[in-house]
Amino acid sequence: MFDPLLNQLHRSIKIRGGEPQAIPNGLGECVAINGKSIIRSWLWKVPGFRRLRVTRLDGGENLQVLNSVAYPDYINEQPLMGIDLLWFGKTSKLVAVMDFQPLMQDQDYFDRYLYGLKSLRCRFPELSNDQIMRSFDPHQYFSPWLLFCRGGPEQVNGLLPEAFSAFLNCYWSLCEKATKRSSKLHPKEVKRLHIDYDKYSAERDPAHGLFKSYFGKKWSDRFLQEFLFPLSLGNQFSLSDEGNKNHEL
Ligand code: BLA
Repeated sequence: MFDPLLNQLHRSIKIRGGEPQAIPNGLGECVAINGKSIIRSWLWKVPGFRRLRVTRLDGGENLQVLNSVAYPDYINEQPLMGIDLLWFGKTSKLVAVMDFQPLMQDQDYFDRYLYGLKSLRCRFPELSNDQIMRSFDPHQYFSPWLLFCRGGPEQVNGLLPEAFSAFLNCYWSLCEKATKRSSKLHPKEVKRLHIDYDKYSAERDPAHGLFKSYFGKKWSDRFLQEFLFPLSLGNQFSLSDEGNKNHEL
């Protein structure tokens, strides 16, 4: 269901010089305990980013997921790109979240980095519905203009592809301006915030329960800690993806 979007994301990563990276042993792909679903992930090294990961869960008609996070280099304080698209087939429910995930909740920071996203909110009012968050705190690592929709099949086929393209273009264009501006935060502080983001997300991510039921606890714990949020465990699994070889932090 989300394959055209996944292909679009991967095309745009390759255009920007993305190179595939190795994924920790056994985490790149896993077939569910019932044999009916498969989860597959990709890890990219893209110029300007220390880590960009993509995950697709294909649970047939029951569940489809596309999830991605892009972490800029520590010298760039700009927001992370966060995408979480879920389709629950039994109830025909779409949950679509796309955000420029801010490192801090500060008006000046918002003004510097979120104007593009803000304009997308006006362009796609259906993605502006102010949804209640059950697991996350909307004021921590989410922006006031995140694109968030709990919808149905109409949104999947109509609105979502258009909004997804616009969202990606908008985020990449923010990256293109990165060389022309300088970060106010020191790279060490950006690193601290990336660590905090991973820790916070690993604690709150509602995916964990879902993963456990599909792939078992052992695999799910590893996937969450070693692949989705490797900085949540300190640095022990993240030495290879720190990316900032020029910046000893
Ligand atoms: C919600 N994400 C969810 C839910 C699930 C997942 C099961 C709950 C669905 C619901 O509220 O009805 C699933 N998350 C996943 C899966 C992966 C994952 C399968 O990470 C696999 C890798 N989540 C993100 C990112 C963002 C994000 C990057 O991982 C930011 C754009 C947002 N997901 C997000 C939000 C919700 C959500 C805001 C609603 C949660 C809430 O209500 O608090």
